[in-house]
Amino acid sequence: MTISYSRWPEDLAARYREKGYWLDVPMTDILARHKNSDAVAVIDGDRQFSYRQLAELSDNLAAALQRRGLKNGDTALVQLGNVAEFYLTLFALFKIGVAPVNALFSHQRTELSAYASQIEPKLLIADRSHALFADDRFIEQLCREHASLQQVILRNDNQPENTLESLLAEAAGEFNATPTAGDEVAFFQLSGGSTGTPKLIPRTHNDYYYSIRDSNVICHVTAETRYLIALPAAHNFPMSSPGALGVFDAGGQVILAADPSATLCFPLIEKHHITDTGLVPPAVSLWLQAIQEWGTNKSLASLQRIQVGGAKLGETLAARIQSEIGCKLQQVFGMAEGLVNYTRLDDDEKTILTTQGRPISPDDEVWVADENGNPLPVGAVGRLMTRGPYTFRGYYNSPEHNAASFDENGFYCSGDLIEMTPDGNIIVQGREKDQINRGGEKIAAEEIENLLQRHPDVIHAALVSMNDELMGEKSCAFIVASQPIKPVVLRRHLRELGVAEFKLPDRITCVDALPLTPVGKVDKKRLRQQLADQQAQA
Ligand code: OOB
Repeated sequence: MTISYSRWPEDLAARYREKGYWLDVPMTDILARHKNSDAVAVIDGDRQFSYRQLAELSDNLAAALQRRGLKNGDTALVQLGNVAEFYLTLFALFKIGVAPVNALFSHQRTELSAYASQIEPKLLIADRSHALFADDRFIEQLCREHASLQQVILRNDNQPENTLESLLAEAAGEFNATPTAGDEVAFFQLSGGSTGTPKLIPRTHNDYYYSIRDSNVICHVTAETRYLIALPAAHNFPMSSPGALGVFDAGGQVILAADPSATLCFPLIEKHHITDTGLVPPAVSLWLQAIQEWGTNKSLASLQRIQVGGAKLGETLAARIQSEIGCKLQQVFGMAEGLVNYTRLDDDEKTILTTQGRPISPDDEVWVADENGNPLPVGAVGRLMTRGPYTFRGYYNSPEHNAASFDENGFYCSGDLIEMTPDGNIIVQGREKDQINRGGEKIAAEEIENLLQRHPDVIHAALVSMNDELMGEKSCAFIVASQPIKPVVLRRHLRELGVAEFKLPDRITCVDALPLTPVGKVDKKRLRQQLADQQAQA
């Protein structure tokens, strides 16, 4: 059985194959090409894995899962943090053709339940060290609600059998890899979202592997690259832009950090002679602050490049990377849906400091639309429209949302407002989607509003962004309640519903009524303006 998804039209698919973008090779190839190499592939704390070990251990896990009934076309819900097992599991699942949703480690009950409902997984792989899996209650709930769920495998479980560790140690024996075909779904990427339930993005081997290979060329990734993964491993940026998969493809080294803090990352950079990493803008600020406080950037001497993306990087901060950290900056403007733009390493300084770069592929079609869907000229600000060899053609099982997200020619409207420079670079100027970008972490306003409105005293809720020096944006919830209600009560309410901590409103303000637009929708522009005015006065 294959997983159904919105395919590219025949003519485009033929072109992508003809140009050599789509190779019809599954991503198991990334490891297969290095399987006899004893070079170090992953460093995770005191543990170190060679390419040979990655290949063997993922074979073991794949075989063990196959023996437990998992097969090509099945789906899995996976939640692992920045640990070597994240990649071992990913490759094991690729090998047996099981498509995972890789939930972020910050995700809680609400997010995991929503993903499970969408893919009806046969397998759950999670970590006992996550609060949600400290006992069996949530697992039991998932099993009750999803008859599909047949296997639950936990990391850090103190049992002798059926743990992730024990499956990785089961000898593979006679193992036959059964990856899905190149043009089938390899896994589901997570959408930052703007709707009530988080959407899933089917990514095929062909499209994803292509974006990885060409990212490697653009980012100069080689066997000498030592890349620090400091952002959540499951996110598209550290996974494939070029991320860990790019580094594996090139035969380089991936070093894992639990978070992007300077206290954790600087010693790792020094110890492992890290050459490259990817950060969100707030992490850059904190690194610069640490350098100032500690009075040295010596431990960062091996760093050649820092990629920054996920949210807009201000020009002042951009300029400080080169002068204070002493390495090159590459801006990355990407999306889990596909399209990734990079400034090139040999671009002039102005381009690197002031633009978000240009697409990976000559066949990425990007244009700027006005609100009626007509093309705008260079220099005008409008909607980003795109299609191409690694940009998806539809969210999983979401026909209504897809109808609103694509135009009649299959161009995806990302909800970003951009401007194109005369030399073809993109400048992100704003956003139209109802989302808060909290330092790269995306919050769909509607999702939190719905959860807030489940509190019996809340009549109406609106979540909007407010400017924040460090995070770029933070979230503010405006609440209309039937009786006075304290912010702590609403935060507790959200925690009880089980939602990722970064989605909790940074500020909660009770109001008598929400301002409305002439058509009767909540006037979020006015709410944002109100917050900006308050900040200006403060
Ligand atoms: C990356 O992916 P997502 O899916 O978490 O978020 C995508 C959205 C974009 O539509 C845009 O609104 C925003 O994040 N964004 C940026 C940006 N990079 C992403 N906004 C301004 N400047 C940037 N450099 O965030 C992502 C995926 C792959 C590589 C890098 C980032």
